[in-house]
Amino acid sequence: MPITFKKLLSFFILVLVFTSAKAQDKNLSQSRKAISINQNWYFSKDPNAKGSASLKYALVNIPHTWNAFDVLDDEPGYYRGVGYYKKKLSLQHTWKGKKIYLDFGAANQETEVYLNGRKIGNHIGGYTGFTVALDQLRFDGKDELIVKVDNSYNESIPPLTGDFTFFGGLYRNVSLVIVDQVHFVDQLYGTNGVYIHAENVTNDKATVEIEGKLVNNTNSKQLQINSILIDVEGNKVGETKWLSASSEGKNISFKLPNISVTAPKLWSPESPYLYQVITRLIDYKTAKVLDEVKTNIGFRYFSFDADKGFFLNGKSVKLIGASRHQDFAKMGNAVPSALQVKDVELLKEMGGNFLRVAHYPQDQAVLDACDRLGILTSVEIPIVNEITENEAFYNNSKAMQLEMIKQNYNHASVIIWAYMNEVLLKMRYGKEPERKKVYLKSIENLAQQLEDLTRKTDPTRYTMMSNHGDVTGYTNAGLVKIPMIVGWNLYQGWYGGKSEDFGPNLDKIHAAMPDKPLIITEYGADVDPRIHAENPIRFDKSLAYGMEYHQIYIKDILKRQFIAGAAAWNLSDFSSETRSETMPSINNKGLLTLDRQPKNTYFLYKAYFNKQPYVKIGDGSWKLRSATNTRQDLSVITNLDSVILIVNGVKQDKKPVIDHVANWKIEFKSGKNELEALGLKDGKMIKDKSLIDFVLQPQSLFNSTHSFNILLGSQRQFIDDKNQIWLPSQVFTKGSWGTVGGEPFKIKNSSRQQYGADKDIKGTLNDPIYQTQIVGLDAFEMVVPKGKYEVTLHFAELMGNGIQSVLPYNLDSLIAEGKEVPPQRIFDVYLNDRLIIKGLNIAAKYGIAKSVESKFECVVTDEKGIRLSFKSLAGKPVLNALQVKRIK
Ligand code: GCB
Repeated sequence: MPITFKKLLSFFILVLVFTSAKAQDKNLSQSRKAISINQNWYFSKDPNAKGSASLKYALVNIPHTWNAFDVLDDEPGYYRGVGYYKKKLSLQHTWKGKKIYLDFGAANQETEVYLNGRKIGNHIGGYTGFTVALDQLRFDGKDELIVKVDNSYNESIPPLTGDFTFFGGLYRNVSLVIVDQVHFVDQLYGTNGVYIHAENVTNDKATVEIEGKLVNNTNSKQLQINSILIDVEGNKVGETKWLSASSEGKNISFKLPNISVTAPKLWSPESPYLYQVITRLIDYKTAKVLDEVKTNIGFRYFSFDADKGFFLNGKSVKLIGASRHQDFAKMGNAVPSALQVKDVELLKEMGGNFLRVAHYPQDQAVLDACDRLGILTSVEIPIVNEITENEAFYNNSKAMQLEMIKQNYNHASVIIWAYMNEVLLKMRYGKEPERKKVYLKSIENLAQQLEDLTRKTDPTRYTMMSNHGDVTGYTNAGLVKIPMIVGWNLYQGWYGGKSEDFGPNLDKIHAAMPDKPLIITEYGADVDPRIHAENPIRFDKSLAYGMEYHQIYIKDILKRQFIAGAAAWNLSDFSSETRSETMPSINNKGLLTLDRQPKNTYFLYKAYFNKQPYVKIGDGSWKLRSATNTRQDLSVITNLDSVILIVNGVKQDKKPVIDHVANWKIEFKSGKNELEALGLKDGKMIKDKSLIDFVLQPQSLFNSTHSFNILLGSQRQFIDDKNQIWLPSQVFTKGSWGTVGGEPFKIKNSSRQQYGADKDIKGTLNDPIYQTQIVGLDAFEMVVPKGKYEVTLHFAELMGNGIQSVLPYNLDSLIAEGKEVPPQRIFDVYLNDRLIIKGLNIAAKYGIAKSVESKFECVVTDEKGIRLSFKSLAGKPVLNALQVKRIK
């Protein structure tokens, strides 16, 4: 075929386009670089304010917190003070002449940054990112960064208090951002300066608004910005351009003409379709690309209605999900982004479509994952429980709100900005009514300022405040009328009342404020997966109670259209240093454990909300079970209409599935039990299997070397860190075993509601063994065959407060300090008539809430078995737990 001139020309054009595209690529790859500098920092705490020079440093990697381990110890409190991080920067010579920024994901909570001894920046607040410009770099391999981070209490920085641990440190990623002298940036808010929003979205059309900030350090250049909108396949869907005036100064604000899109693919939980906007900053004269920023955006429209709830893209959608704290087992808040993304995946897997990012903004990776997976979000700043009435607190709060909005503005997943959580919880000036009025006015004032700021900065989202159950208090304080949505944190059936009160209580709230959209921003019950109960009660922390609680709440939430959404508290357990209870320093309201193992409650949500056919043996993870009889409860959690249960090859009678759960009483055999649950969906078999080890007590004690472990004064069952099962105690009856006399420990006249005592018990990881006891017992008896036995007694003084030391204490000085002193109790203990413990005064000898373990042997030669008797010398004897083990 002859080569025509036209063909030749098009070939040359092609070559030209190709080479210029390549050249542009080359420019592009140089235009903006983000380089992680997480590795190899030197760190030291500075408890005595010695300053960075005289400290001893250890090598660490970022993310890092200095509290990861001191919250794991048995001591209350954690280091709140200064820590220094240092690092020598290795800079490439090709970066000379470029602008270099240091980008911090966050640092808790006050930060100062020094370069070669000179202070170059600072930041207040522990949960938003910030950017510091690195100028006057020497490029000699010795440029040194020192970052001083301080997590001390500061009355001007939110949060002042809260039910979570304020881990200190450089706990989110740190990177260098290398850009041309002309580049996009909004340094004030720590963003890349490009803000994109999809406006006027309908099913047929949408508009893309692009605006932002750039810096031109070269004075003379005329600049062009070019944004293209591409779909998932990379097709160009729209384009817009902007040209600066040649005389424009150093810091330039820009706004591009809008891009119009027809028939946009809408973003939703079912189809989280993301477009991308590529925004280029171009030297108009040379066409060189100076900077490039890629932003994912989603088209969606939404609204809240006080009666009808939430609507997304014109359809009614119930927001269902959880709140999330950012820490993880043994890591504190220094959690790699990949693990944080996993949390969002777990929420999605559960069938959730809503994440309350609480109580503070979190890693960008979290919202990126929400965009990608179709999870709608609410993000808030950490004003929790109370405020400080000073200008600095107000200003810091507003700065945080602005940083939060700017840093997360582009995320399709964000629909709500929130700013206060239970701000009336720690009410100040309770005894000074006039002063209290002033305090309440200050809160209202700050709320209004934050509301106005939010609406002005981002009129496209809703605003919210989360309140605790004091509806009248918040209404009278003027706080209900300010935000567009009110979030209610409700705990009927946990902190007060019955779970069944939740629904009717909400009806009252809705009737009292019929024009206010509402979300249940919190509800939950502590579940410690080591604890089981046949007859669950509030505060026992059993899985069974948690299941009952969530069943009631889910049904009530689904029944009421006016509830726009609900977020369980919490997606996972989280650190809260000041908590004691069964797992000290941890709040157990998670649907997942601190290391993200699902609890039954998670499976329940999955059965309700994940549309995939699902069958799960309830407590399938409770692999080690024990009881005094072989007939035991077993549930199957499912979203199928019917399920079959097979136990050790035997098909069980059919049971109805009620509210996604079918319940059986099944017969366990001693040893391994094979369980299989199955159901059919559209001709497909859905199955779950579990292998459960069952130990029948006390029989097993007589036949094997198992020990029989008994919790006194408790109705719960507990699995300890050595996989030993502890069973609830019973009252002695002839021929059996149990206590004689005495009563379960109960705190009388206490405003605190608790199971036993929720004191942090020192010297053990197995607090539930010691948190209950029988008080005033005469004996513990157990009929056992003849033989040799080991008997271990466990004690802890549960009354009183103020001392937990192992040293004998001085009662008078405690009384002088206004501390509660335990009642006097001194007693002898006999084992089969032999005095084994003489004059035991637990509090005086060991302190309060300190675990004490004493082991004894005894030979049983007659039918009477084992008999422990307790003789009071003063006050009432106690016993918290005991173990009996046959040794011969
Ligand atoms: C709340 C708080 C949250 C707590 C939670 C609880 O209302 O907002 O920070 O962790 O209760 O578990 O008590």
